[in-house]
Amino acid sequence: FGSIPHGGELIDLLLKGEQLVELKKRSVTMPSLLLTKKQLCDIELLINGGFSPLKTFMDEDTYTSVCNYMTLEGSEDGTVFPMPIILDVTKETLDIVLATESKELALRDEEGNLIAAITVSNYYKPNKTEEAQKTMGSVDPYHPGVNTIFNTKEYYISGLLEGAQLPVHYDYNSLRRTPKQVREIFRENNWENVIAFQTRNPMHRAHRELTVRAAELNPGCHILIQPVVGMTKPGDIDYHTRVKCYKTIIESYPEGLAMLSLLPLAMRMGGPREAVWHAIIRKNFGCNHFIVGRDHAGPGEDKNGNLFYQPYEAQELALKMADRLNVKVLPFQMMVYVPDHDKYYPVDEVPKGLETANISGTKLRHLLRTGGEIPNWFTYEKVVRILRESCPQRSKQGFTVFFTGFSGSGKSTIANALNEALLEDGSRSITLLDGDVVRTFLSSELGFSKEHRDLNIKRIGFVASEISKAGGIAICAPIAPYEAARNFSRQIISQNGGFIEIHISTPIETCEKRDRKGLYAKVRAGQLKGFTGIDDPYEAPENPELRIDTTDVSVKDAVDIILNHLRTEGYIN
Ligand code: PPS
Repeated sequence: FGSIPHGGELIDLLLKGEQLVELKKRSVTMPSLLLTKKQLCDIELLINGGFSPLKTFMDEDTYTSVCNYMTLEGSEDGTVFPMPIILDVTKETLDIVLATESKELALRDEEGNLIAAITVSNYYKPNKTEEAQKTMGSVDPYHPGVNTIFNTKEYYISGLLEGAQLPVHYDYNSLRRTPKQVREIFRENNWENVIAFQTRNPMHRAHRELTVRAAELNPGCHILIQPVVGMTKPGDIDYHTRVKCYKTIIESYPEGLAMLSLLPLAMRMGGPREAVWHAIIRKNFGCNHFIVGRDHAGPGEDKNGNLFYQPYEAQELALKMADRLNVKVLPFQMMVYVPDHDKYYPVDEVPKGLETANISGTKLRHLLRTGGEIPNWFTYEKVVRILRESCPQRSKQGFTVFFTGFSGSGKSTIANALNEALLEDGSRSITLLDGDVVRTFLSSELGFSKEHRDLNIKRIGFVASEISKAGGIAICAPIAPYEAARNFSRQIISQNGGFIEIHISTPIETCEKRDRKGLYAKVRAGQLKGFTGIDDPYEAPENPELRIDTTDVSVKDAVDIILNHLRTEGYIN
């Protein structure tokens, strides 16, 4: 039933019985490596055969061959494998293992569970620029896959890999299945020919229509919906929300046509090579057809707005390799809705003269954020409800107002006044993280070196992101003189709610003239050193959401400007 595994045999690296007991005993004295999230994803698919015929992380020859030829044997006509599967370690770890007699390394998850052991027989220092160029077609660190390559540790290791247990998951265990388990289900249900559909996004009607159409065009085929729940593109909708959507949408398929199973894959967003890799993985899961849509596993655009890959580049490579994979690649154009027919069509098959409609991911996010109506032709009501819950409109979301500016610029005064105005008008809970308050309760041991200031801002950012996540409002008023630390806060807070940076740009001369706390006088008297704006740097934000100079703006006016902004952006009513 289904496809023959890639390379002929479905790999299973889990030791059993005596061998397992013996490995566990030996592991006690082995040095340990704490696996990263990516490494855990890779090892899970190595152990359960998802990456068959691989039996371990790639040695130098295999790695070089994969980078150069997309094959395992060092020649152009070998077994196709387009993506390096490597285990990266630091020089320190490598030295520790090499100093042992057995050269064994215990591979553990963060709870300390033994996942596998590797006997190091090969190690090498990769040329990461070459790897990125050859596998991702780019050396731009803005590309998530390239960025991952550049951030791997300096040595790659290989050798006999012995599995002790699959990585532990506490969620959706009934939907997480190994290739062997999926194949068994196919056999039980008499599914001889199966089309796999890969996704890292929520599914809507277009995806449902596309997959059903694929089955119609290939009579006798069933469908495996296999979304990625390992690592996807940063900024994607979290997999908990997505799995809820998939569970809903699977119910809309004709009875017995489709099944849902989750894949713990760490995507590289490598476009063409990734499409071929995805097809191989699905082949190992027993599928003999694989859908490749528009911009498959594409990371989108670079900083200058240029696409990393052309929209149909992944399809072209997958189609070219299809015969050698023994998988039928089903290329699909983008599906669009034709209102006159109340039907979806591939964009190149729309009957002449008819209007089409589509809602892009960006537009959908905007509609969710603003509470705008999402039409029935686009998705299912239940899916909309799930998405709205996970991405509430801004007036129901938490947010952070992050002031930055010199001491005495007016940050604290405006922050206090804003706090009261918001309390008077709204019902969300508010936490005021003023510079002095934070330094009393959160950062009491810190001084004013760059290092300590950055740590202070990171702590504030972390607390504010947790407050925003819980739906509250955080008002922060530190000096926050360094751009990088402010950006860190922006980044972690934006994942959980709104972030509004306000530069209180009152000039240092005015701040010094006011000198409410008498600190500037102290500086001038030589009693205080490293004071921001006098003898310590302040990097003014380049693009804050608001910039207010309190020289000529009253506290009341400043608060009105901020409230107006919050209203216009939809954070408050
Ligand atoms: S930072 O850089 O963001 O961590 O600074 P912050 O925690 O906001 O500073 C809090 C208050 O510390 C007082 N203070 C100093 N400020 C700047 N430089 C030096 N060396 C310094 N020493 C003490 C100052 O009053 C800050 O409060 P604000 O509310 O800004 O006046």
